[in-house]
Amino acid sequence: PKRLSYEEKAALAKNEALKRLYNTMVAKKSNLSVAMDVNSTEKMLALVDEIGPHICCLKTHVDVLDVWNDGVAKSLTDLAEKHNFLIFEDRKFADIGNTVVSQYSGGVYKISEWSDIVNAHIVPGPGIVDGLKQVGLGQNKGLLLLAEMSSAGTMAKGSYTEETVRVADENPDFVIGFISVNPNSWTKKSKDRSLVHMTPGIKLQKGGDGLGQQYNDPKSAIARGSDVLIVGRGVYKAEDPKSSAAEYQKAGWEAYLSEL
Ligand code: UP6
Repeated sequence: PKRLSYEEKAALAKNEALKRLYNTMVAKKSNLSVAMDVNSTEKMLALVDEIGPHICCLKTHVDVLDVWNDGVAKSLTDLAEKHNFLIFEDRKFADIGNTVVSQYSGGVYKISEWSDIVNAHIVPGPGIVDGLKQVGLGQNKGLLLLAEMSSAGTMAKGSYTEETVRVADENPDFVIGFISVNPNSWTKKSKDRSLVHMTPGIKLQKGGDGLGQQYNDPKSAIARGSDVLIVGRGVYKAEDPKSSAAEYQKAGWEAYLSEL
């Protein structure tokens, strides 16, 4: 086999959120995460309800929404329960440990109260992981490190990417994996085979967006070692987001099965 199955990875997982992610993927036959990056909160909730059956994980950017309050957070967690998916707030924390403690747990968004997964850059050094862990560890949360980015000219490469692997290996209880683009070229630096690779910049039509985004199709992303495909505009800008989500779910799952 070219890769471990999601069941095998679930069995190796040391973090509850990670185990739950793999189990959800297997149960729903979905390695699709949709990035529902619309500005209207009302539209976001309606679209999530539509595409919910097709995803293992919803990726949010709460700071682009036009309305946010505890009721919206409750609607999101209700949808997560209804359709059985995890919530990944793509906050991309990038500050010192003490500051990210408040950014994660406090403010208007209280991200730690409704999200299962968040992510962070390691630019500040490992203290950022210690801070986020102080908030999230007891609450069965997981953290992804940005090892690579999908955008043109990204500086997350080479020794920087390898450093994220080192930080992940030091925090097996809390770091559940990476945002990655080409994981097969560096993931063997880690001995931990449970870690998840989530990949943005996915579209059935190759190309870019004129602002640096670079797209790969589901099959090539999975062949390069990705576990979860993140699709934004490919779904929410489609004429029929639900059938588009179904199409990405099928493409991603078939690509995964062909690699086993
Ligand atoms: N994202 C990337 N590339 C990265 C990290 N994150 O595109 O390296 C996020 C974007 C967006 C989504 O913030 O929410 O993934 C991609 O959306 P798209 O499919 O519409 O391009």
